[in-house]
Amino acid sequence: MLITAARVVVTSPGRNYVTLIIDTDEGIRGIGDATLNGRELAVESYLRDHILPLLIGREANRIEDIWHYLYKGAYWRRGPVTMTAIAAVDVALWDIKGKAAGMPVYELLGGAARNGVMVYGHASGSDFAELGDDFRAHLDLGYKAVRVQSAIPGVDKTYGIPAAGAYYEPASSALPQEDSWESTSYLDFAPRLFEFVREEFGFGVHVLHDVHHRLTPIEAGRLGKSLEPYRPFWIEDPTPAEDQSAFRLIRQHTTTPIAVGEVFNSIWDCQQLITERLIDYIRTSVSHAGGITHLRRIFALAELYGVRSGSHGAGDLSPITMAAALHVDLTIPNFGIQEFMGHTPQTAEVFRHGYTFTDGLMHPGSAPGLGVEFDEDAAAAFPYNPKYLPVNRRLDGTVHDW
Ligand code: GCO
Ligand code: MG
Repeated sequence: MLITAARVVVTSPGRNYVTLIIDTDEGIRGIGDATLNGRELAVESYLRDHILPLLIGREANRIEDIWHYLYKGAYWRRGPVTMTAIAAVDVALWDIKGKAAGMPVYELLGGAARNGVMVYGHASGSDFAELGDDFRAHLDLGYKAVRVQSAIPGVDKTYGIPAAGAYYEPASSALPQEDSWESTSYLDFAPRLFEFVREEFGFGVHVLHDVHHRLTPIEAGRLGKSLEPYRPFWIEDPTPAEDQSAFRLIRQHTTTPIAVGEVFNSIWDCQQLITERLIDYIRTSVSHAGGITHLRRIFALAELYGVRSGSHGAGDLSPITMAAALHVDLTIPNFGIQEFMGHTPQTAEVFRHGYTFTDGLMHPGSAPGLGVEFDEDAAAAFPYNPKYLPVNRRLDGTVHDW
């Protein structure tokens, strides 16, 4: 089966998504997600100008060979743009292979190793009352795990708090919005947030929290220690994780589990974190870490060291990535949890998907391939809409990690 055509479509049904479409001489079509929030057109160009000419005439079945051809053949390695582009090709080829075999992708990956995939939802609020209502709404929907974020008194525009009733969408303006931050206020506030949640909802539900790369290692150690009585499922991205050895210091101070990796693109970015057992969950995603082929390699390494998966699943990853993640999650032995933020109704119109949510567990469905159809006519009604992620400043004006 030969690749005969490939193209990239950028659409914005509520937020921007980049989609790769690969066609074959057997009439089987595959799709992949190439979205990189705030840098969408860089990946579009990487695919259109540098990768697609290399795919035409190649055998669609040779996924592993094509992966290495694109990775090693570029000479310039890794990085979010390159690895997101390679991921889109990889996922589209798995979709094609599944459709050709008449099987859902998870069957090709070894078959289901569990009945469903535990996902966590997002509860947030501008105060505890609002957060409590949102948390309760998640429990009513059946979630077994919920991430909590709340506005911090004295700090304007905190990460993770949507406008009332809206989906959380940080990439909200044509130029970067400026958020603010102060670690001292946050460190005093975070234990009160967890105390509220545990007093209100008890210990029968998993509670997660995202620090979004904002602390120093010793501050992160203090945070972890202060949250221990409330037994968080994890704290996520406590420090900017490109400094992998910093996690040794965090580990010396706390037994609170740590999750890292949504901004990583390759196994090399998390090698030390995994092999030194400095984290508990690895959050690399299908779309930003080289596709199904490379992500499985990361999870296999993690399994050796007792680290579980906890893939990124924010709304800026399209339903194609969500489906691909569920296929992988269903099959790996060291699955931990999967993030699920959900998508706008317009996004569901453009990406018609068969995955389901029942009692806190998701399933990718049994359609051949990934189980997602991309409706190009619907996509055409939502043209690209340039947006940036916010920039963060401390209260004195210093640029800080967002
Ligand atoms: C998460 C993430 C997201 C990111 C977003 C950036 O844990 O879901 O931190 O909210 O900020 O994906 O584009
Ligand atoms: Mg995060």
